[in-house]
Amino acid sequence: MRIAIALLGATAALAAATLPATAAFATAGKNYTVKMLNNGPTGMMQFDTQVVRVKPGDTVTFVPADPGHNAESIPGLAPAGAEPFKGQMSKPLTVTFAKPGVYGFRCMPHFSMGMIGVVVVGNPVNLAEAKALNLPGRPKQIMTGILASIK
Ligand SMILES: [Cu+2]
Repeated sequence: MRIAIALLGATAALAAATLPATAAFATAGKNYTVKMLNNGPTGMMQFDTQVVRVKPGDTVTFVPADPGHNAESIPGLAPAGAEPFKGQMSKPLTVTFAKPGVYGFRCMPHFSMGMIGVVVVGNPVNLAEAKALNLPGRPKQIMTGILASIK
């Protein structure tokens, strides 16, 4: 009898401890994964996927599937008031995207090779500004193609 009561108590404690986490999970956004790769879907040094569409409050985790990459925001390519982000080399980074708009991201070591992508959060309110942003050669070429596909 003593054992049964102790077990019941433990179960109740576990349920109480689990409850707030469950409630938080129910209101949290979705999580999406972007891999950093040496050999991507269409070439070397790429993010997979390059274009991520999410809702405000969703999160994106940049995963170093191959080492030697990072994920960080492209300066000037985000809606007004958005916080910049910068992941460490070969480390995963999870970013919460709260404000609607287009967010550019890049791998710093391979930026010039065009290792870039965008997160589109809801309505792409800053699309015109994003298209007007001055980027160097290869990244500009790839970004122009990406942004042309966003409505
Ligand atoms: Cu890289």
